[in-house]
Amino acid sequence: MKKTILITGATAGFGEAMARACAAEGHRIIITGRRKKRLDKLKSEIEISDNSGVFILPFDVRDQSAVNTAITSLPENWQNIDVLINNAGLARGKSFLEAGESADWNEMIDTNVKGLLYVTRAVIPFLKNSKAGHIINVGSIAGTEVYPGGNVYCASKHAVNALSKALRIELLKDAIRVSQIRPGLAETEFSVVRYHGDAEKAAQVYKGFEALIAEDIARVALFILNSPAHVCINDIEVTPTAQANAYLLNKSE
Ligand code: NDP
Ligand code: 8X3
Repeated sequence: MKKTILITGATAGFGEAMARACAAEGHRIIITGRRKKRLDKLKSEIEISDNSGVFILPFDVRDQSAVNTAITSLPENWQNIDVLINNAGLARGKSFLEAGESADWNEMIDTNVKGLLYVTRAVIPFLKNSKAGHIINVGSIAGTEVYPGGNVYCASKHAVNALSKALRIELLKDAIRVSQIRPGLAETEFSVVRYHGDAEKAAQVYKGFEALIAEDIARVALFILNSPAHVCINDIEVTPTAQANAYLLNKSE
């Protein structure tokens, strides 16, 4: 069944790979993120290679009124959203709490927790109208584990884990499936953002082992999406083979 899928954070990393993978399967996609130029480019690339509909909806997930305005402004033929993929998110810094920056804490909590709440609340009415309503939240292994310097990022992803479980309870009567993907280390723009643009420091994170790539997570999202209607994949944790948990890596150097 072809679906209409809204993906947050589609300008890079997992979200972009998910958008390409969903479009390749013929789904209609609504792609969001703050960087509109990237959304324009992605739309034109997808439309050249696939015959799938793409709608661009730029907004900042931290701005509740922008979220509501964007979602309610969807043209009628794009309001039939079946699937929401809450993927937008970020880490900022990796300091011990006593040395942390409150601006970094606020940005992580505002994006990863409050942003997910704003988007989910705005989209639920559309999902309720669908016969195949489904929310897929991108959490993290940091949503069930904690590592040194991960404090607030881990707390924000623990919140995503709790909200995924809460939504599964609350949307049970509406037959809306709620799934969570919890990736380990994946080489995207994540670490460049975490280290405030320090590309060298970011590259060090992935040295000496084979990290996940965005397409690995897109494949997991498709597996969840393509499960039969009576099956809800609640939670999938996926790490590189070289990663046992949030702090144990088999690095070659
Ligand atoms: P990227 O940095 O490559 O992509 C992050 C995406 O989130 C971008 O599209 C960005 O869009 C969007 N985003 C960030 N802040 C906002 C905002 N305020 N409003 C709207 N969109 C926003 O990282 P990943 O693809 O790796 O991360 C995607 C998700 O996966 C995040 O939730 C992250 O926490 C999680 N994750 C990542 C892991 C990893 O190792 N890479 C592992 C586990 C989980 P734009 O800047 O254009 O707004
Ligand atoms: C991103 C993975 O290990 O940096 O969620 O927290 S990790």
